Amino acid sequence: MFMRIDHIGIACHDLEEKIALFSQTFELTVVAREVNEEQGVKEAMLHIADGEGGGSYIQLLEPLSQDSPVGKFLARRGEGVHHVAFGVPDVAEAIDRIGGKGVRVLDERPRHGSMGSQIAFLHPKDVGGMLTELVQATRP
Ligand code: V0V
Ligand code: CO
Repeated sequence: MFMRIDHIGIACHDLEEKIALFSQTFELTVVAREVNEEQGVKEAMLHIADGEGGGSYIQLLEPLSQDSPVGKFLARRGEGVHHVAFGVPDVAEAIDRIGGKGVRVLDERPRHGSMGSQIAFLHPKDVGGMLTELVQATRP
């Protein structure tokens, strides 16, 4: 089902500050910056490598409001790893296959993700405490 790790999502208070930290420390390049109102985030993707069906990235996330998923996470836990995203060939199919296994799928239908991707989340309490994202990257 999983082709690669698509990205590690990191929650932060100040996106520009963390872009500078990660790009300078690890010599990574920002390849996309987006505001996603539906997900309540302002985010940046830093490219690591290309893989099967898409790339691998670090995703830096700043909340648009305190009552958004990332805003609540920051208030409760502070800055750090917020989610892990796996690349799948077909996110709708992955939702169907995982949904029958007792894991709560938070998105019945795929949502719009970074760089034109289709995404869906699985509840962290059902996946060992890890907020899990499924990503179907856009095909060039
Ligand atoms: C909450 N919990 C987490 C967590 N967020 N555990 C691990 N990782 C996280 N990120 C725990 C929390 O500590 C509670 O445990 C429990 O889950 C339920 O907490 P809650 O207060 O009811 O949780 P909420 O209301 O904050 O909702 C949590 C969920 C929510 C995961 C349901 O954050 C959600 O729907 N997330 C999916 C959307 C999202 O995160 N979007 C932002 C990234 P205790 O304390 O009770 O034990 S957008 C993105 O990645 C994009 C656009 C992209 O990749 O392209
Ligand atoms: Co993500």
